[in-house]
Amino acid sequence: MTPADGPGMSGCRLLVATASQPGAIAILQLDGDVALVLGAVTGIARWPAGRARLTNLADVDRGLAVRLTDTVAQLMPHGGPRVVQRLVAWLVDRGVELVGPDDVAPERVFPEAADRFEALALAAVARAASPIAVDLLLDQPSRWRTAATARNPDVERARRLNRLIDPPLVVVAGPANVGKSTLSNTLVGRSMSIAADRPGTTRDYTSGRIDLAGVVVDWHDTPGLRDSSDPIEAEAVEIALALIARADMVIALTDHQEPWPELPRPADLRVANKCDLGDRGHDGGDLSISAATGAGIAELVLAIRDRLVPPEDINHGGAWLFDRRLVDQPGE
Ligand SMILES: Nc1nc2c(ncn2[C@@H]2O[C@H](COP(=O)(O)OP(=O)(O)O)[C@@H](O)[C@H]2O)c(=O)[nH]1
Ligand SMILES: [Mg+2]
Repeated sequence: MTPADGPGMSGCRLLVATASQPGAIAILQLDGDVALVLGAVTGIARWPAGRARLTNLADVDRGLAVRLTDTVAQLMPHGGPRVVQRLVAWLVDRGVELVGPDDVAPERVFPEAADRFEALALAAVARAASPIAVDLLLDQPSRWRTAATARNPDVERARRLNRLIDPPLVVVAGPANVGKSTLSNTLVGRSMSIAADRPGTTRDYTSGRIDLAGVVVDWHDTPGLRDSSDPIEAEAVEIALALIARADMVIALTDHQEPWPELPRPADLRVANKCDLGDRGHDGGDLSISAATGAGIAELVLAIRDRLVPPEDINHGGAWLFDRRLVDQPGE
């Protein structure tokens, strides 16, 4: 497709959401008229919200393409800098606008702001994904002007609170057939991925940007992590492992029969599904749920939320380093 083929892709912005050092996967976030861009990049026409596919990306790479909402999508190619450069160039050539997180001076966007702290807070409110960020952000300018903590901001607390602005990546992993897709469908609220009795069904994942009791996350289902001779399934497992490596939170899921999965990193939460079929009293599990009946789902949502953004961070009265420009010299 060339720019002459259609209305162009200028209704879409592109942000390289992962840091520039190489990782197993990179995340390119698209914002705006994403359906058109997803269609052009993948050659696949139908992209309902919640759909994630392992697919060709502009003949540059194969990777995961995800439509998280009507207006937000992510492309996840392999993380080598050359692949990212080529994919970005392909998109920019077709009219997609490349933006950086701090391309525009906040004082220019919010001339009504009393000072730089207020301008940065308003800019953060404008892009914060989680509703509970708003009150906290609007309280920051006065904290930054006065609080003693502003001279020595707590970067670890900021790392967690910043998840209210940029949604954290939450990945559910476990053996085949334990109910990962059923749980993902329940939470994402749509029946997108195939939940079935046969192991190895999930090649298309369920993903979605979902609000977990006030904290918005990017949720990713994964296929069962088993060795497979099927090259597509093996590739899906490889992408799932890369997502696990990048994730802000990994949820290990098992059921009343299967063991806990062996993951490349310790799980942040261990959840036993199918409690309606009997509870084995899994050693070390944090929660028991039934994705099918809904038992324990409300508790699970709160457990995920409170681990990602602990209530003590939200209730902390100190200054929140929500944008590093708060401590950078203006104009540099
Ligand atoms: N009884 C019961 N069955 C469930 C539950 N969750 C999932 N299942 C069933 O388990 C099978 C595998 O589910 P699926 O979500 O495809 O598992 P996945 O391979 O881990 O994604 C399907 O037949 C589901 O209907 C549950 O909580 N209770
Ligand atoms: Mg599945």
